[in-house]
Amino acid sequence: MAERNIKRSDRDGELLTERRARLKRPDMYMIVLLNDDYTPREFVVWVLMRIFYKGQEESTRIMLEAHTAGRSTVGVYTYDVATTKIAQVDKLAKEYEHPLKCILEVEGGGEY
Ligand code: TYC
Repeated sequence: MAERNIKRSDRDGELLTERRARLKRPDMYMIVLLNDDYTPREFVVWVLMRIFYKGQEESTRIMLEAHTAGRSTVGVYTYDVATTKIAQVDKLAKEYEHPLKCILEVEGGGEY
């Protein structure tokens, strides 16, 4: 009986560890810029420079990649930094009435 209990608690311990590993929030998130038909190119470049601290050349490259391929990775950030930046982009886009959108993706996963 004692042995069974020990075995069961060992097994429970394993399950808990596995579950915790599965539910742990990923450390890093990718911000992906999405293309649309309406946002002016200069506005996209301005947002990339202002919110993501990218240089003019890098911002233009990211904007053009999104424009031609539909999407472009802006960078990889912690959850808090990524969600803050996305909120800042949403706020600017709303203020200037452009449909510009960035999304969060877990590396190797889908949209978060
Ligand atoms: N496609 C937009 C245009 O032609 C420009 C644009 C580029 C919009 C990148 C969004 O993420 C974007 N005006």
